[in-house]
Amino acid sequence: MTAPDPAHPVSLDIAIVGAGFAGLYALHKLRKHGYRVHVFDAGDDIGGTWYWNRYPGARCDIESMQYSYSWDEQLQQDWQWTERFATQPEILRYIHHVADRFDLSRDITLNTRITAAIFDEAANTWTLTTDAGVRIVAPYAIMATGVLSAPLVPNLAGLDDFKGAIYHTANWPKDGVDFAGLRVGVFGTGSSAIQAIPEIAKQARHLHVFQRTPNFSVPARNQPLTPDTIAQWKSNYPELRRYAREDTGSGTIYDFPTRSAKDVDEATRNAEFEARWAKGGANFMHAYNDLVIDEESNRFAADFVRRKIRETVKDPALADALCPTDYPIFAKRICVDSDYYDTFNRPNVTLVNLKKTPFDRVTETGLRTSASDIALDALVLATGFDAMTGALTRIDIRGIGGQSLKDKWSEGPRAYLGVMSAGFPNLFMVTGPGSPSVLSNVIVSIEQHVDWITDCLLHLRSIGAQRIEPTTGVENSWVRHVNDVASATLLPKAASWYMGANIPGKARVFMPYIGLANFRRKCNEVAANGYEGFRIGQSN
Ligand code: NA7
Repeated sequence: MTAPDPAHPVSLDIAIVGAGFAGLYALHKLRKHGYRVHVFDAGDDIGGTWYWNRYPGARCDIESMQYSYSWDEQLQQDWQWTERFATQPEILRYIHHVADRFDLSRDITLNTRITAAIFDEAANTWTLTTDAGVRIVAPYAIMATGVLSAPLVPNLAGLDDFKGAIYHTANWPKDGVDFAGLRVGVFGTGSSAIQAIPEIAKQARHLHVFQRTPNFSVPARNQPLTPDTIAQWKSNYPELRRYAREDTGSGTIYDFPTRSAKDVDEATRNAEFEARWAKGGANFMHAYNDLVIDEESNRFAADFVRRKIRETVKDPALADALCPTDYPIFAKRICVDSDYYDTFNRPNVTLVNLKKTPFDRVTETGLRTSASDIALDALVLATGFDAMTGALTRIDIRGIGGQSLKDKWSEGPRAYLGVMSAGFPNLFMVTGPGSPSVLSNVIVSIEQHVDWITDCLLHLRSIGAQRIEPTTGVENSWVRHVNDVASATLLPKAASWYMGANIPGKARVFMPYIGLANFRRKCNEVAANGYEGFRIGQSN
């Protein structure tokens, strides 16, 4: 598209916000059906989450042979992953390969943030506004805005006073950062920090890690992919993809368990944990089938990991500080690391336990806790995201009667199947709240949502309808169901970003749906029953 003129709105059939895995697939799929589709993205490159999260050590924690598109057999045969867990640069190269191969870039406008989306009830159209004041008018909008894409910069006293450089893991400088000779602070110990800390520690003169809550992490045991492993996947890709999509709870194939951790004796249990620990990756959490539902079984796994931390970290007091104790393992997303705990044995790494010596303020020269002033040249915020809702609520989205989505969601997000919210007709979300999203291999979830949205749009076109939205009734029952399913597990027992608990003031509601295969069946059923639960109309 040539440079849009603010004086004239751009007219489309479907406007897509976000050029990550979701937006790119939606563009490819919908364009094939003859729609005039265009993607807008704030970044100066495509890739979404995988574009922004360029911090050292950034890597996917789902195996590369599974973390890729499944919708083109030749693509999955041709592309060569090199490592068991792909690095961020390799994933970005893959995304570029896909964009080139399917000629996507001609329908993408970069450096363009969508700031508002307003529904016109008479015309049944959405008007999107860009940060340059350009308006885009389309009957349908698809928010492919990601679930971990609105970085959280905490309101830390004194942050503006700091004279050194400040980085956020989710907005890392494109040319990288050289920490050689510097005193660096990493604030936060979530998954991003756990990946970045071992890499930064290798460069920095000294690294201080500021930890409020320790996390459970399992070793990745990353390694180059062997030709045999690649061949095994590629010789059977369609069936393996089908299995992941239709028969697993998360869209990822693991060595699935058949029994409870309580059905075996301690020696058997520890041997199983040990074998999975040696193999590496999130496979560990599938050792037994009740680890996320039964407190006693969960404790067996947590105790095993705590024992491993104590075996790895030489200073017992330090090991103790790194051991999570106040929430069940797996209730926060399990971290997958390369040498995280061992990094604390390095003489140039210090853990600052903010539970014992609370954060006071950032100063001009570093960070002050209740116990000391710590001099820093650079500060890395690994403080996470306004997950699942932030990317949507940061846009001024207004539906029927001018209602804002942010207001509607102030007590927690309300959406049906994570794909639409009542009162916001013709506005689709990909992997929105109430869908498996972060509790799944997100590419599998993205493909499912985009396929469903495409079928829905084709249906509307075939019957000449111009408007669709879920009823409040089905939406309310779905939100209740999402929370009922979660309540049968241990997941709500942690103050996690699944619950909105990492954002001060955010409503505590469990947001993702647990159970990808069930979710898929439900979505298919709704479609087969003529989009049951949705109001479809010619006009308002
Ligand atoms: P996370 O998992 O949300 O981690 C953020 C970290 O930052 C976590 O340790 C937080 O401690 C810490 N944090 C955030 N705000 C503060 C304040 N105000 N004070 C002290 N510490 C703070 O984000 P990630 O980017 O690591 O990972 C998110 C997902 O992205 C991950 O699961 C992967 O799927 C990819 P807290 O736990 O709140 O005490």
